[in-house]
Amino acid sequence: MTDLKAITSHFAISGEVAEIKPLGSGLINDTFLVTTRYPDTPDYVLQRINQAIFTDVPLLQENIRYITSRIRYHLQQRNANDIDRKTLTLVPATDERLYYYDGNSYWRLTIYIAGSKTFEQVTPDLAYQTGRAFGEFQYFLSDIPNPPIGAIPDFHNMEFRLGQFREAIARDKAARLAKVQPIVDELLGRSEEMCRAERLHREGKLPKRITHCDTKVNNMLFDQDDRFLCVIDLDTTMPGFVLSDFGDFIRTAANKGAEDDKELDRVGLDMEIFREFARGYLETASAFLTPIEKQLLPYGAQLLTYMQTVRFLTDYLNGDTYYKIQYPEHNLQRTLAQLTHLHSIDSHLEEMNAWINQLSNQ
Ligand code: GN1
Ligand code: MG
Repeated sequence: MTDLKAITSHFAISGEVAEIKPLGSGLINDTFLVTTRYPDTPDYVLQRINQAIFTDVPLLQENIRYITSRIRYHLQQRNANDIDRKTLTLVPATDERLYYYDGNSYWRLTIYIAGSKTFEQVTPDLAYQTGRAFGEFQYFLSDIPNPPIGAIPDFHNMEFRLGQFREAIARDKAARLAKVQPIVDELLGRSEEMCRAERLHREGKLPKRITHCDTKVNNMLFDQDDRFLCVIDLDTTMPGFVLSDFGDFIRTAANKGAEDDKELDRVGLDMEIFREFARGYLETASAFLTPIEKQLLPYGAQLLTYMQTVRFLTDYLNGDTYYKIQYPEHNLQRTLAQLTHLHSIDSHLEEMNAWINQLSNQ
Protein backbone atom coordinates (compact mmCIF):
# COMPACT_ATOMS: atom_id res chain seq x y z
CA MET A 1 0.00 0.00 0.00
CA THR A 2 1.16 3.49 -0.81
CA ASP A 3 2.20 5.57 2.17
CA LEU A 4 -0.04 8.56 1.54
CA LYS A 5 1.43 10.56 4.39
CA ALA A 6 4.86 10.20 2.81
CA ILE A 7 3.43 11.46 -0.49
CA THR A 8 2.06 14.63 1.14
CA SER A 9 5.51 15.38 2.58
CA HIS A 10 6.67 16.16 -0.97
CA PHE A 11 4.23 19.08 -1.19
CA ALA A 12 4.61 22.54 0.28
CA ILE A 13 1.85 22.11 2.87
CA SER A 14 1.44 23.95 6.13
CA GLY A 15 0.48 22.08 9.26
CA GLU A 16 0.85 18.52 10.39
CA VAL A 17 -1.12 15.76 8.67
CA ALA A 18 -3.58 14.05 11.03
CA GLU A 19 -5.57 11.74 8.78
CA ILE A 20 -5.96 10.77 5.10
CA LYS A 21 -9.13 9.11 3.83
CA PRO A 22 -10.89 8.53 0.48
CA LEU A 23 -13.08 11.35 -0.83
CA GLY A 24 -15.81 11.60 -3.47
CA SER A 25 -17.02 9.25 -6.18
CA GLY A 26 -14.94 10.08 -9.28
CA LEU A 27 -14.59 7.35 -11.88
CA ILE A 28 -11.08 8.22 -13.05
CA ASN A 29 -8.61 9.55 -10.44
CA ASP A 30 -8.17 8.39 -6.82
CA THR A 31 -9.06 11.20 -4.44
CA PHE A 32 -8.26 11.62 -0.72
CA LEU A 33 -9.02 14.19 1.94
CA VAL A 34 -5.93 15.15 3.93
CA THR A 35 -6.89 16.56 7.32
CA THR A 36 -4.33 18.57 9.24
CA ARG A 37 -4.08 18.58 13.00
CA TYR A 38 -4.96 22.14 14.02
CA PRO A 39 -7.76 24.41 12.81
CA ASP A 40 -5.41 27.22 11.74
CA THR A 41 -3.97 25.19 8.85
CA PRO A 42 -6.03 24.21 5.81
CA ASP A 43 -7.00 20.67 4.90
CA TYR A 44 -6.05 19.37 1.46
CA VAL A 45 -7.26 17.20 -1.39
CA LEU A 46 -4.70 14.70 -2.63
CA GLN A 47 -5.19 12.97 -5.97
CA ARG A 48 -3.44 10.16 -7.74
CA ILE A 49 -3.80 11.11 -11.40
CA ASN A 50 -4.94 8.33 -13.71
CA GLN A 51 -1.94 8.16 -15.99
CA ALA A 52 -3.53 5.80 -18.50
CA ILE A 53 -5.98 8.61 -19.29
CA PHE A 54 -3.94 11.75 -18.61
CA THR A 55 -0.71 10.91 -20.38
CA ASP A 56 0.81 14.40 -20.19
CA VAL A 57 0.57 15.37 -16.53
CA PRO A 58 2.74 18.53 -16.74
CA LEU A 59 0.42 19.87 -19.48
CA LEU A 60 -2.67 18.87 -17.49
CA GLN A 61 -1.42 20.69 -14.41
CA GLU A 62 -0.26 23.74 -16.34
CA ASN A 63 -3.74 24.05 -17.90
CA ILE A 64 -5.35 23.91 -14.47
CA ARG A 65 -2.96 26.51 -13.11
CA TYR A 66 -3.77 28.78 -16.03
CA ILE A 67 -7.54 28.35 -15.78
CA THR A 68 -7.67 28.88 -12.03
CA SER A 69 -5.56 32.03 -12.39
CA ARG A 70 -7.99 33.43 -15.01
CA ILE A 71 -10.96 32.70 -12.73
CA ARG A 72 -9.19 34.36 -9.81
CA TYR A 73 -8.42 37.39 -11.96
CA HIS A 74 -12.09 37.84 -12.91
CA LEU A 75 -13.26 37.38 -9.32
CA GLN A 76 -10.77 40.05 -8.24
CA GLN A 77 -12.01 42.40 -10.98
CA ARG A 78 -15.50 42.01 -9.56
CA ASN A 79 -14.34 42.57 -6.00
CA ALA A 80 -15.87 39.25 -5.08
CA ASN A 81 -15.63 38.22 -1.44
CA ASP A 82 -14.23 34.90 -0.23
CA ILE A 83 -12.21 34.36 -3.44
CA ASP A 84 -10.19 31.46 -1.98
CA ARG A 85 -13.37 29.43 -1.72
CA LYS A 86 -14.54 30.27 -5.24
CA THR A 87 -11.71 28.75 -7.20
CA LEU A 88 -9.27 25.91 -6.72
CA THR A 89 -5.78 26.56 -5.37
CA LEU A 90 -3.03 24.17 -6.46
CA VAL A 91 -0.33 23.44 -3.90
CA PRO A 92 3.06 22.98 -5.58
CA ALA A 93 5.48 20.21 -4.70
CA THR A 94 8.56 21.11 -2.67
CA ASP A 95 10.53 21.29 -5.95
CA GLU A 96 7.91 23.83 -7.18
CA ARG A 97 6.42 21.56 -9.82
CA LEU A 98 2.63 21.31 -9.93
CA TYR A 99 2.76 17.56 -9.27
CA TYR A 100 4.91 14.94 -7.59
CA TYR A 101 6.04 11.74 -9.31
CA ASP A 102 6.87 8.90 -6.93
CA GLY A 103 8.46 6.70 -9.60
CA ASN A 104 5.15 5.00 -10.21
CA SER A 105 2.27 7.45 -10.01
CA TYR A 106 1.67 11.17 -10.42
CA TRP A 107 0.14 13.04 -7.49
CA ARG A 108 -1.27 16.51 -7.03
CA LEU A 109 -2.58 18.53 -4.14
CA THR A 110 -5.13 21.34 -3.81
CA ILE A 111 -6.42 23.21 -0.81
CA TYR A 112 -9.64 21.71 0.49
CA ILE A 113 -12.33 24.37 0.39
CA ALA A 114 -13.40 24.65 4.01
CA GLY A 115 -17.06 24.04 4.79
CA SER A 116 -17.87 22.83 1.28
CA LYS A 117 -20.11 19.97 0.22
CA THR A 118 -21.23 18.26 -2.98
CA PHE A 119 -24.57 16.79 -4.05
CA GLU A 120 -25.45 13.81 -6.22
CA GLN A 121 -28.85 15.33 -6.86
CA VAL A 122 -30.07 18.93 -6.70
CA THR A 123 -33.17 20.92 -5.88
CA PRO A 124 -34.60 23.37 -8.43
CA ASP A 125 -33.02 26.25 -6.49
CA LEU A 126 -29.58 24.63 -6.59
CA ALA A 127 -30.04 23.95 -10.30
CA TYR A 128 -30.79 27.62 -10.91
CA GLN A 129 -27.69 28.72 -8.99
CA THR A 130 -25.54 26.16 -10.76
CA GLY A 131 -26.84 27.35 -14.13
CA ARG A 132 -25.83 30.90 -13.29
CA ALA A 133 -22.43 29.69 -12.07
CA PHE A 134 -21.73 27.76 -15.26
CA GLY A 135 -22.64 30.66 -17.46
CA GLU A 136 -20.27 32.73 -15.39
CA PHE A 137 -17.51 30.10 -15.52
CA GLN A 138 -17.69 30.07 -19.33
CA TYR A 139 -17.85 33.85 -19.40
CA PHE A 140 -14.71 34.12 -17.23
CA LEU A 141 -12.86 31.88 -19.68
CA SER A 142 -14.26 33.46 -22.83
CA ASP A 143 -11.53 36.11 -23.11
CA ILE A 144 -8.53 33.79 -22.87
CA PRO A 145 -5.83 34.83 -25.31
CA ASN A 146 -4.13 31.41 -25.45
CA PRO A 147 -6.73 28.72 -24.96
CA PRO A 148 -5.43 25.62 -23.18
CA ILE A 149 -4.73 22.76 -25.55
CA GLY A 150 -6.75 20.28 -23.55
CA ALA A 151 -5.30 17.28 -21.77
CA ILE A 152 -7.41 14.76 -23.71
CA PRO A 153 -7.71 15.75 -27.37
CA ASP A 154 -11.19 15.33 -28.91
CA PHE A 155 -12.64 14.60 -25.50
CA HIS A 156 -16.24 15.54 -26.35
CA ASN A 157 -15.94 15.02 -30.09
CA MET A 158 -18.78 12.68 -31.01
CA GLU A 159 -17.16 11.59 -34.27
CA PHE A 160 -14.07 10.53 -32.35
CA ARG A 161 -16.13 8.70 -29.70
CA LEU A 162 -18.05 6.85 -32.42
CA GLY A 163 -14.72 5.87 -33.98
CA GLN A 164 -13.68 4.27 -30.68
CA PHE A 165 -17.09 2.60 -30.42
CA ARG A 166 -16.82 1.10 -33.93
CA GLU A 167 -13.34 -0.16 -33.13
CA ALA A 168 -14.58 -1.81 -29.92
CA ILE A 169 -17.41 -3.45 -31.88
CA ALA A 170 -15.02 -4.73 -34.55
CA ARG A 171 -12.63 -6.20 -31.96
CA ASP A 172 -15.24 -7.50 -29.52
CA LYS A 173 -12.33 -8.10 -27.15
CA ALA A 174 -14.41 -9.30 -24.21
CA ALA A 175 -16.82 -11.35 -26.38
CA ARG A 176 -19.79 -9.32 -25.16
CA LEU A 177 -21.10 -7.97 -28.47
CA ALA A 178 -23.83 -10.58 -29.05
CA LYS A 179 -25.39 -9.71 -25.73
CA VAL A 180 -25.70 -6.00 -26.51
CA GLN A 181 -26.26 -6.09 -30.29
CA PRO A 182 -29.73 -4.40 -30.19
CA ILE A 183 -28.32 -1.48 -28.19
CA VAL A 184 -25.34 -1.23 -30.52
CA ASP A 185 -27.71 -1.10 -33.53
CA GLU A 186 -29.86 1.58 -31.94
CA LEU A 187 -26.85 3.74 -31.08
CA LEU A 188 -25.25 3.37 -34.51
CA GLY A 189 -28.61 4.20 -36.10
CA ARG A 190 -28.43 7.64 -34.47
CA SER A 191 -24.81 8.40 -35.26
CA GLU A 192 -25.48 10.90 -38.08
CA GLU A 193 -27.89 12.94 -35.99
CA MET A 194 -25.44 12.98 -33.10
CA CYS A 195 -22.52 14.33 -35.14
CA ARG A 196 -24.44 17.48 -36.04
CA ALA A 197 -22.47 19.78 -33.73
CA GLU A 198 -19.15 18.77 -35.30
CA ARG A 199 -20.59 19.33 -38.78
CA LEU A 200 -21.94 22.76 -37.85
CA HIS A 201 -18.52 23.64 -36.45
CA ARG A 202 -16.79 22.66 -39.70
CA GLU A 203 -19.29 24.79 -41.60
CA GLY A 204 -18.33 27.74 -39.41
CA LYS A 205 -21.78 27.95 -37.80
CA LEU A 206 -21.04 26.77 -34.27
CA PRO A 207 -18.08 28.15 -32.30
CA LYS A 208 -15.83 26.35 -29.84
CA ARG A 209 -15.17 28.10 -26.55
CA ILE A 210 -13.45 27.09 -23.34
CA THR A 211 -15.76 24.63 -21.65
CA HIS A 212 -15.44 22.45 -18.58
CA CYS A 213 -16.37 19.12 -20.25
CA ASP A 214 -17.30 17.34 -17.02
CA THR A 215 -20.20 19.31 -15.59
CA LYS A 216 -21.44 16.44 -13.49
CA VAL A 217 -23.48 17.72 -10.60
CA ASN A 218 -20.92 16.35 -8.13
CA ASN A 219 -18.24 18.55 -9.64
CA MET A 220 -19.70 21.66 -7.97
CA LEU A 221 -19.09 22.74 -4.41
CA PHE A 222 -21.70 24.42 -2.22
CA ASP A 223 -21.37 25.97 1.23
CA GLN A 224 -23.24 24.86 4.34
CA ASP A 225 -26.13 27.18 3.46
CA ASP A 226 -26.38 25.56 0.01
CA ARG A 227 -24.92 28.56 -1.77
CA PHE A 228 -22.81 27.81 -4.83
CA LEU A 229 -19.08 28.13 -4.22
CA CYS A 230 -17.04 26.81 -7.12
CA VAL A 231 -16.52 24.39 -9.98
CA ILE A 232 -13.99 21.62 -9.41
CA ASP A 233 -12.40 18.85 -11.51
CA LEU A 234 -10.83 21.07 -14.14
CA ASP A 235 -8.95 18.22 -15.85
CA THR A 236 -10.95 18.37 -19.02
CA THR A 237 -11.42 22.13 -19.37
CA MET A 238 -10.64 22.83 -23.03
CA PRO A 239 -12.12 24.24 -26.23
CA GLY A 240 -15.52 22.67 -26.90
CA PHE A 241 -19.19 23.45 -27.43
CA VAL A 242 -21.22 25.20 -24.75
CA LEU A 243 -23.97 22.67 -25.39
CA SER A 244 -21.61 20.05 -23.96
CA ASP A 245 -21.51 21.64 -20.53
CA PHE A 246 -25.20 22.38 -20.57
CA GLY A 247 -25.99 18.85 -21.70
CA ASP A 248 -23.75 17.07 -19.21
CA PHE A 249 -25.37 18.87 -16.32
CA ILE A 250 -28.83 17.86 -17.54
CA ARG A 251 -27.57 14.30 -18.05
CA THR A 252 -26.47 14.03 -14.43
CA ALA A 253 -28.53 16.47 -12.36
CA ALA A 254 -31.85 16.39 -14.20
CA ASN A 255 -32.05 12.61 -13.95
CA LYS A 256 -34.57 11.35 -11.40
CA GLY A 257 -32.43 8.25 -10.99
CA ALA A 258 -28.70 7.62 -10.74
CA GLU A 259 -26.22 7.40 -13.60
CA ASP A 260 -25.98 3.63 -13.03
CA ASP A 261 -29.43 3.02 -11.53
CA LYS A 262 -30.50 -0.62 -11.36
CA GLU A 263 -34.15 0.42 -11.16
CA LEU A 264 -34.65 1.73 -14.66
CA ASP A 265 -38.14 3.07 -13.94
CA ARG A 266 -36.58 5.57 -11.57
CA VAL A 267 -34.52 7.03 -14.43
CA GLY A 268 -35.81 9.93 -16.51
CA LEU A 269 -35.67 13.64 -17.15
CA ASP A 270 -36.72 16.02 -14.38
CA MET A 271 -38.14 18.96 -16.33
CA GLU A 272 -38.19 21.26 -13.34
CA ILE A 273 -34.44 20.88 -12.88
CA PHE A 274 -34.01 21.42 -16.61
CA ARG A 275 -36.07 24.62 -16.53
CA GLU A 276 -34.32 26.12 -13.52
CA PHE A 277 -30.83 25.26 -14.76
CA ALA A 278 -31.61 26.75 -18.18
CA ARG A 279 -33.05 29.89 -16.59
CA GLY A 280 -29.94 30.44 -14.46
CA TYR A 281 -27.55 29.58 -17.30
CA LEU A 282 -29.14 31.95 -19.79
CA GLU A 283 -29.12 34.79 -17.23
CA THR A 284 -25.32 34.81 -17.18
CA ALA A 285 -24.48 33.31 -20.59
CA SER A 286 -27.01 35.01 -22.87
CA ALA A 287 -24.74 37.96 -23.43
CA PHE A 288 -22.04 35.97 -25.21
CA LEU A 289 -24.01 33.11 -26.79
CA THR A 290 -25.00 33.15 -30.47
CA PRO A 291 -28.63 32.28 -31.40
CA ILE A 292 -27.62 28.84 -32.67
CA GLU A 293 -25.80 28.03 -29.45
CA LYS A 294 -28.93 28.81 -27.46
CA GLN A 295 -31.15 26.90 -29.82
CA LEU A 296 -28.98 23.78 -29.57
CA LEU A 297 -29.02 23.54 -25.75
CA PRO A 298 -31.76 20.85 -25.61
CA TYR A 299 -29.88 18.96 -28.33
CA GLY A 300 -26.88 19.17 -25.99
CA ALA A 301 -28.84 17.20 -23.37
CA GLN A 302 -29.50 14.49 -25.96
CA LEU A 303 -25.96 14.54 -27.30
CA LEU A 304 -24.18 14.24 -23.96
CA THR A 305 -26.47 11.47 -22.75
CA TYR A 306 -25.97 9.65 -26.05
CA MET A 307 -22.21 10.20 -25.83
CA GLN A 308 -22.05 8.82 -22.32
CA THR A 309 -24.12 5.78 -23.36
CA VAL A 310 -21.66 5.17 -26.19
CA ARG A 311 -18.65 5.64 -23.89
CA PHE A 312 -19.95 3.24 -21.22
CA LEU A 313 -20.85 0.65 -23.84
CA THR A 314 -17.46 1.03 -25.53
CA ASP A 315 -15.78 0.33 -22.20
CA TYR A 316 -18.05 -2.65 -21.62
CA LEU A 317 -17.11 -4.07 -25.04
CA ASN A 318 -13.42 -3.44 -24.34
CA GLY A 319 -13.62 -5.41 -21.08
CA ASP A 320 -13.81 -2.49 -18.59
CA THR A 321 -10.46 -0.82 -19.08
CA TYR A 322 -11.41 2.86 -18.66
CA TYR A 323 -14.00 3.50 -15.93
CA LYS A 324 -13.66 2.17 -12.42
CA ILE A 325 -16.32 -0.49 -11.87
CA GLN A 326 -17.84 -1.84 -8.67
CA TYR A 327 -19.22 -5.11 -10.07
CA PRO A 328 -18.64 -7.09 -13.31
CA GLU A 329 -21.62 -5.79 -15.32
CA HIS A 330 -21.40 -2.23 -14.02
CA ASN A 331 -20.68 -0.67 -17.41
CA LEU A 332 -23.66 -2.48 -18.92
CA GLN A 333 -25.90 -1.19 -16.12
CA ARG A 334 -24.57 2.31 -16.73
CA THR A 335 -25.28 1.90 -20.45
CA LEU A 336 -28.86 0.81 -19.80
CA ALA A 337 -29.51 3.62 -17.32
CA GLN A 338 -28.09 6.23 -19.72
CA LEU A 339 -30.06 4.85 -22.65
CA THR A 340 -33.27 4.99 -20.60
CA HIS A 341 -32.47 8.58 -19.67
CA LEU A 342 -31.82 9.39 -23.34
CA HIS A 343 -35.25 8.06 -24.32
CA SER A 344 -36.85 10.22 -21.66
CA ILE A 345 -34.91 13.30 -22.83
CA ASP A 346 -35.98 12.55 -26.43
CA SER A 347 -39.62 12.54 -25.40
CA HIS A 348 -39.27 16.01 -23.83
CA LEU A 349 -37.47 17.64 -26.75
CA GLU A 350 -40.32 19.89 -27.86
CA GLU A 351 -41.02 21.01 -24.33
CA MET A 352 -37.34 21.81 -23.77
CA ASN A 353 -37.12 23.73 -27.05
CA ALA A 354 -40.20 25.78 -26.16
CA TRP A 355 -38.69 26.73 -22.79
CA ILE A 356 -35.37 27.80 -24.32
CA ASN A 357 -37.22 29.88 -26.93
CA GLN A 358 -39.27 31.53 -24.24
CA LEU A 359 -36.17 32.37 -22.18
CA SER A 360 -34.26 33.61 -25.23
CA ASN A 361 -37.05 36.00 -26.23
CA GLN A 362 -37.38 37.62 -22.82
C1 GN1 B 1 -15.61 10.64 -15.61
O1 GN1 B 1 -13.93 11.26 -13.04
P1 GN1 B 1 -15.31 11.73 -13.18
O2 GN1 B 1 -16.22 10.80 -12.50
O3 GN1 B 1 -15.49 13.16 -12.76
C2 GN1 B 1 -15.26 11.08 -17.03
C3 GN1 B 1 -16.37 11.96 -17.59
C4 GN1 B 1 -17.65 11.16 -17.60
C5 GN1 B 1 -17.95 10.65 -16.19
C6 GN1 B 1 -19.14 9.74 -16.18
C7 GN1 B 1 -11.73 12.13 -17.77
O4 GN1 B 1 -15.66 11.73 -14.75
O5 GN1 B 1 -16.07 12.34 -18.90
O6 GN1 B 1 -18.69 11.93 -18.06
O7 GN1 B 1 -16.84 9.94 -15.63
N1 GN1 B 1 -13.99 11.78 -17.04
C8 GN1 B 1 -13.02 11.42 -17.90
O8 GN1 B 1 -19.63 9.64 -14.89
O9 GN1 B 1 -13.19 10.55 -18.76
MG1 MG C 1 -15.35 14.48 -11.04
